[in-house]
Amino acid sequence: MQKPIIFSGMQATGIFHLGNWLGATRNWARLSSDYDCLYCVVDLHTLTVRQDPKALRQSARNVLAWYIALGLDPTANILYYQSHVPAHAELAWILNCYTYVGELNRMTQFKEKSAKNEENINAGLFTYPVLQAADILLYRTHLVPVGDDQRQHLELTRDVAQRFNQAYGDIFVVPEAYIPPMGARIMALQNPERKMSKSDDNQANCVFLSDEPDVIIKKFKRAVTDSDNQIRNSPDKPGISNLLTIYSCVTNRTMEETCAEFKHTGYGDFKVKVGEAVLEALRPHRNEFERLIKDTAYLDGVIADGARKAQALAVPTLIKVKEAVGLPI
Ligand code: AQP
Repeated sequence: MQKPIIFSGMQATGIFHLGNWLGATRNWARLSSDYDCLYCVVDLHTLTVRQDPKALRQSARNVLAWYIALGLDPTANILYYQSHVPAHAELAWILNCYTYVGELNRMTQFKEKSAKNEENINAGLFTYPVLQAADILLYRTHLVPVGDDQRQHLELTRDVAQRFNQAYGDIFVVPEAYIPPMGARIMALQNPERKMSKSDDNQANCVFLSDEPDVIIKKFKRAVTDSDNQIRNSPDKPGISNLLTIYSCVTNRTMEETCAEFKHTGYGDFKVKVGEAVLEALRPHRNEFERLIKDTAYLDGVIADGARKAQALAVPTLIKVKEAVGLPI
């Protein structure tokens, strides 16, 4: 690896939504040329919520195919499954011993996810951020492009890395988060005070990349606005501001350009235009996904190649960590 390193990942649920794309993967593709990049399907993280085994395997494959379809070239980036590189889980165990329960108790995602999954608040859900820290630190990562909701986990990763380095020397790189200036928090269409989320009970809140075109337009038509019929980007207009952000992201316009374009447009037309722009931007990626997911041999090759390359990078860091803490090598 010659350039600074990027690591990021997505759960293996197979369901990509607009937030995942605009907050994360779109930036991954943009950053790819200046960094050596690893993009992982974090299937071990996905087990923190009960999954149907057969569906999980297919979903993980869908995520990998989406990575490629959304512009990540597997010859220039390492694309792989987390569970194919055992060093992630090994390092996570070691880092568990360097992370405090008090720190994990403060994690907002744990609080939110345990409130949603009261019947299954498992230990994995609690230590999820430690596995995430291991994912990142294993590759001596410099930059982690994520959405705004991951800011707190990134801070914890930095704290754990610094704590470990203080005890044992310069083992880990202390990574920086890359939170995009626009699109870092795409909000739910019918409840723009909350982030767009795949597990939302109201599916109309969330636009999935694989939704049928008419469903996407319908979801935008039903997006919550307000009553004063002015298209402005402002904290007191969360619904309109969210739609302006989405439009700006998918058309590569600045917020100022978008606001100027819609200054004299009514809410109804505006919402349809945003939906159409999203569809237009997605079309080539959706077609590419449909093609790729049928190409079994190609995907198998990418998966095997990614695992081999990631494993080769992960093992030296794990050996350094084991040496540092005194485990027999
Ligand atoms: N609404 C969002 N806006 C911007 N970025 C977002 N991300 C997630 N939601 C938004 C970013 O997507 C990447 C992948 O995250 P993940 O695979 O961990 O997915 P998630 O956070 O589990 O997605 P959901 O939909 O929020 O899941 P549930 O409903 O299970 O809680 C990350 O970089 C994340 O920041």
